[in-house]
Amino acid sequence: MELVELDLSGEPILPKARLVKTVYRACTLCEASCGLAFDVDGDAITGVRADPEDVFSRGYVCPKGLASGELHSDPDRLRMPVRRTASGDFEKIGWDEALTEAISGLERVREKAGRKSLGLFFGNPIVHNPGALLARAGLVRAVGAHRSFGTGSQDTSPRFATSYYLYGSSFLVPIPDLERTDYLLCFGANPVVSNGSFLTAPNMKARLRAIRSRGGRVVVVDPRRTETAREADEHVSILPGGDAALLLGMLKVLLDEDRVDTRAISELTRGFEAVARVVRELSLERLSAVCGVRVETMARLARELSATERSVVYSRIGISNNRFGTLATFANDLVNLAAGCMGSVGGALFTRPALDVTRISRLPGMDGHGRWKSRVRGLPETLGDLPAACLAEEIETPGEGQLHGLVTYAANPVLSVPNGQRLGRALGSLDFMVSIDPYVNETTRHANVILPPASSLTEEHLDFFFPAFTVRNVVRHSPPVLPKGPDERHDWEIMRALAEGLGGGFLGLPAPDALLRVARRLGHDVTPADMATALLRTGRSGDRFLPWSRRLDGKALRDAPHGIDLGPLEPGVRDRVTHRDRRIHLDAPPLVEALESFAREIPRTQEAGELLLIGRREVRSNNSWMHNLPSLVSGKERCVLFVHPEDARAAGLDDGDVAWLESRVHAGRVPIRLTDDMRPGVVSLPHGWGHSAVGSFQRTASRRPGVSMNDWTDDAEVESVVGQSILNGVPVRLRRAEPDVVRIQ
Ligand SMILES: Nc1nc2c(c(=O)[nH]1)N[C@H]1C(S)=C(S)[C@@H](COP(=O)(O)OP(=O)(O)OC[C@H]3O[C@@H](n4cnc5c(=O)[nH]c(N)nc54)[C@H](O)[C@@H]3O)O[C@H]1N2
Ligand SMILES: Nc1nc2c(c(=O)[nH]1)N[C@H]1C(S)=C(S)[C@@H](COP(=O)(O)OP(=O)(O)OC[C@H]3O[C@@H](n4cnc5c(=O)[nH]c(N)nc54)[C@H](O)[C@@H]3O)O[C@H]1N2
Ligand code: SF4
Ligand SMILES: [Mo]
Repeated sequence: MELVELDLSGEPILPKARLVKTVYRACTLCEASCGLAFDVDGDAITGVRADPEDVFSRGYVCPKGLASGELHSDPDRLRMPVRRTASGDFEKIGWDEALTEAISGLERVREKAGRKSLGLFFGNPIVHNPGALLARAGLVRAVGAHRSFGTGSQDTSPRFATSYYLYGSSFLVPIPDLERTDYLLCFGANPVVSNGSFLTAPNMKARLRAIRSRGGRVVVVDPRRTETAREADEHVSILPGGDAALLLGMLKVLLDEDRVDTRAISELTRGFEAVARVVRELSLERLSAVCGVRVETMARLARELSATERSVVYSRIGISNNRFGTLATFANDLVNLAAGCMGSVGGALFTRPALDVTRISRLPGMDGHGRWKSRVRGLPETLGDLPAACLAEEIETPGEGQLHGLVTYAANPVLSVPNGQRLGRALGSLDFMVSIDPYVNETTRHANVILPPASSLTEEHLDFFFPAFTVRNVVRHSPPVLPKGPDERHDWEIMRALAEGLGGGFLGLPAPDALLRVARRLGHDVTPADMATALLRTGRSGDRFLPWSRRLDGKALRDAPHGIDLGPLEPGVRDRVTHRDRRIHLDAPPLVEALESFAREIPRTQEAGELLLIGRREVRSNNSWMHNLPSLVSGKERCVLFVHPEDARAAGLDDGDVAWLESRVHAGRVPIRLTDDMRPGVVSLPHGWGHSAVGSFQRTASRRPGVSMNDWTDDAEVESVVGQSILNGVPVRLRRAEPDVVRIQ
């Protein structure tokens, strides 16, 4: 007898698509790494759900993760390499032909214009792709060491450089102990929407609510009353770029009121006096004017932080991407140290993950800052990449070392880098360009050849990057959801083929590369997942290849489809710091110089009539991509400028009007939405839109293109220590759009 399931009204439930298997996998679209469950029938994904048993996300998922199946089957995602034709269209070609054309095109440029004429650009998704991260150095060496550019300078270079100078390694980033803190002071981050960054933890709303329900306090410092600020006890509205001033003001209060944890300072650090001397001399009133936060608030925040035993200051890209990004990040860590939060439970902790990227970063040449500079403007590299804001000038400026050829990997700098239109024109002037990307986007449309990777769902995945920034020690192995097709290549295979074709190797390390080549010839191609597994097994929780060990090996990982929880973060500082004296170097010259120059010069405050433009993220966007998925772009227009009603009134604008927005580099139309969530004098536009140029290549995205915020941001001025792009606090003017105004470029 066959049992028929009935629904609540007694009707029989008809069998749905035949469910053949469920594959559990960590989402790789953002840092939160939520556990997803894929229902698979044959070679089709029939459903994507949250995995309620995932040890870390416990059933949390966001709309982007749920759209993973849609992304996989997007008809506009490239399945085969394409070549740009004379008409600007793209035609499909085979892999052999595509790779030969890419390699010979790059070689031709090098022969004609010299050894230094090729560059690279790496975009954000590389950090979610362990194979590509491993293959990166090999590609850089083969194409153009010292001429690599990247997204770090739009995002996190201030954090990496600060960590490098203070703790000895760029990857030693103090992470808020979210699960045990009783006071979270959050600067320039909107984790309820972004799902956390350098704070890897799914379901941020629940985690913030947990702090409050155990009697703790959450304070958010942001020029906009954000989705995170709405979850907080207090929102402190700050002027864009004011964070260094506010944090240094807090430090001064701690110093003046003898609240500094002197034991922590003397046990853990070196050079505190070099900092304290400058900070004591600062005027709280002047700092208050610079940041737009009252002196009383500044002082109260400092007192609350130091009076709460388990407290922490956390900051993210809102403070990175402005004129004082590195100084503000330095000040963040100084305040944590002075208030006794550094390295203690509930404070700011250094992770010690089972899979530890710092072991790779210690290889020769991997980590550093300022080891070389850009040719035209002399901006310093960070972790091997030059600042993105100087890519256009490196292509445009004649002379030895002018870039004539470029390889881009998972990047859309035309939409993500300041003065994107200028960069787009510069890319159009290159002699040859190769892009590794699954889409024709605003950047890759300039490429001569686009090499698309197989869907990431076809690759075994074992992350060794984000565990370094995760609020718990978790390991997560993900099997492929579907097999890779015979005519598809993973990112690392494409990168390796390019590197080898140009005379280099996979990892860019001659001896290991030779061994890997021999293994491949013998029929065993060592994959990035194999390498990550070896890193795990030789790490602190690994079996060290000892047959009798009961610690982690590859099988233990595969046997745990929902991940393995290895417990909370552990306190401690000196055993993590990698400087030889095991001390935090507060007197690192680049940081102290930034502080001294800040103290000397009165930073520019907002000028009359001038508005400051800042950015914004939304739950259903992922930087410049994923706008081609119908489920993520349905509903009302999201690419709108948020304006405070007072500012709108001053400009003669009303809700829903199309306004004319002007900056130094661009002027154009933008629809506005009035909201008193904005600080008066500050306007906000999301980045990553502006898809009108990719019409037939991304049919859904181009139907609702929006405008690119980075048409208005400026590449001329950068932050002083690392050359960070200034993406927040950009001076703009707003007025009614006249129907007949001519667009100026
Ligand atoms: N849904 C979604 N999630 C994402 C992404 C996405 O595009 N969409 N992108 C991912 C990436 S690549 C990253 S790096 C992370 C970033 O994650 P977050 O760092 O959380 O980034 P944002 O959400 O942009 O939050 C930055 C906040 O800084 C505020 N801000 C702007 N200027 C200033 C300032 O001068 N001072 C202060 N205090 N605040 C300021 C902005 O109003 C904004 O609320 O998010 C990741 N997650
Ligand atoms: N104004 C303003 N600008 C910003 C920001 C801001 O807050 N405000 N945020 C900045 C930040 S934090 C970041 S990280 C950057 C992001 O900007 P970019 O680094 O340019 O990266 P994405 O926009 O994420 O574009 C990613 C490209 O990678 C491709 N891609 C996705 N997955 C893969 C993959 O697995 N393999 C390959 N080969 N390609 C893949 C996509 O198709 C897409 O074309 O934007 C920055 N720009
Ligand atoms: S928050 Fe969304 S995009 Fe980020 S990992 Fe989780 S499901 Fe994926
Ligand atoms: Mo980012």
